[in-house]
Amino acid sequence: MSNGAAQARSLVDAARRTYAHDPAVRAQLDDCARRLEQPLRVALAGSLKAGKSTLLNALVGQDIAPTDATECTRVVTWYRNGSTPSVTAWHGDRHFNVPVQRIDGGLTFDMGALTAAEVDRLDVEWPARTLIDTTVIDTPGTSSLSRDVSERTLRFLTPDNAASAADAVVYLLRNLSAADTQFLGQIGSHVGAESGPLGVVGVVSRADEIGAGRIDAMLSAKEIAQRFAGELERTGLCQAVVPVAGLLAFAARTLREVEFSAFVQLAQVPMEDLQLALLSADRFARPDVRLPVDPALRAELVRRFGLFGIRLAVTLVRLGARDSTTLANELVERSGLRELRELIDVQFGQRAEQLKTHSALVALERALSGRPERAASDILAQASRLLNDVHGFAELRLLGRLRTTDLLLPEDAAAELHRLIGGFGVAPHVRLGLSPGVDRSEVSRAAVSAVRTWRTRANHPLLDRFTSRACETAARSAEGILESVHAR
Ligand SMILES: Nc1nc2c(ncn2[C@@H]2O[C@H](COP(=O)(O)OP(=O)(O)OP(=O)(O)O)[C@@H](O)[C@H]2O)c(=O)[nH]1
Ligand SMILES: [Mg+2]
Repeated sequence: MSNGAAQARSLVDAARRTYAHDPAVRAQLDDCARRLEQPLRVALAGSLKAGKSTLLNALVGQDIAPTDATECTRVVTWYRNGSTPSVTAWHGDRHFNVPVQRIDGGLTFDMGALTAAEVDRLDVEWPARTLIDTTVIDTPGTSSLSRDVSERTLRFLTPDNAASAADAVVYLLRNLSAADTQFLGQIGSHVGAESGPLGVVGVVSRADEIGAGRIDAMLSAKEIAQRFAGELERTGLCQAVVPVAGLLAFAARTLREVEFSAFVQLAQVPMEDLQLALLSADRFARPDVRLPVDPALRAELVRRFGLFGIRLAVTLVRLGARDSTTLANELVERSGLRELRELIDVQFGQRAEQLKTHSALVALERALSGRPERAASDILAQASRLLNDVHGFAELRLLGRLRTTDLLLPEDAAAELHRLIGGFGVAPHVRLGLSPGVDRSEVSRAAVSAVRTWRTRANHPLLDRFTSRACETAARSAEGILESVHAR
């Protein structure tokens, strides 16, 4: 456990002793303490039908989140690793076991007579590797038409007088609407407390639909993501934005041999005939459209891969994808899922402990300031000092601000700074731009030189305040590398 986490832990314990007589605050503090032990919590949020549940399935690589429109999609649902699959509905202190059903290949949670309004949250335990380090939380889609559901998501992510239940947010958007910007603003002001978002990345979702299913759909999606990214980053709402075709990513990760064979068959069909058949989903599955794959399987291919996915898979087979593993990998690569996973890893995973510590400290501050006691003022002061002092928090805040504010530095120096403060990963060699195998003395030499360079830059008399503080932060990051090299 890092220094910051250990200090946060002992502050929370001190507060629990101080508030032993106050059950309400005590419960919030117990939650803070648990949070430090548990996996990082990443929430998926976004407007109605943005593809959140589908993306969750793609990230986990299993069909565990319902994507139909039943009652359960209107409830905040937590997905954690567990030895056997189980789903529990919580309402206050009461809880109910919820049966899992499969209908037409899709999964659904049968809440029986319970309505979404009667359930605070669903807790899903499922054996899944991805969930060991990360708890993923699927939130109901927000929309102006359904205020109560939107409010449920907002209350969860940005509660009054309490810290957000999520440490980091992946926000899905299909197009940039005023509602999205407003919602992101609300999330941002909470996730990183007063200091701006520490962990929000954006996804241009259902990216395959952007180019009307054309083969270059992902390219247009990239352009759109870049435009969104520009706008969102200028306003400081997201740290980065990437396009992802979640449906395709999920189908690719669970590609079956019979599907691969179908693509091989379809690759034999003359290009024009296939293009014609793929004009619409209905047409492609019609029995009177003659293709070497039977109509039921064709319908299944459309459901799982979408028209764009089918076109892409057939093209990849034509270009030489010889077996199902190769094809699956190529499809995942083009779906944008790998890029998103890397982004989540760099922005959240590698800093999981810092994000959790940050959430716990903010939660501690909120819990205590709701019910101030004299004995607590010292704890509060220490919590806010820790929030200011932990260098990782300063790096995260700066990474967030760098997206919206230009440094008065030449381009290569600005890129160097971005790397040094952990924008591309937190390993020492990554920060210093060295290759993975370099020895300690080289890391140490490069770090010493970086400390010197960035101190000198920070003291340059003509810099604006933002740039000079950013250079100071970079110098401290380099010092941190030196410390870690010598501590080993
Ligand atoms: N073509 C395409 N369709 C998608 C993609 N992702 C989701 N869909 C479809 O969009 C619909 C909604 O997907 P969900 O994953 O349930 O979306 P959601 O955001 O969880 O929806 P709510 O929870 O109801 O707000 C489903 O019919 C999905 O099959 C995608 O990447 N491409
Ligand atoms: Mg959903």
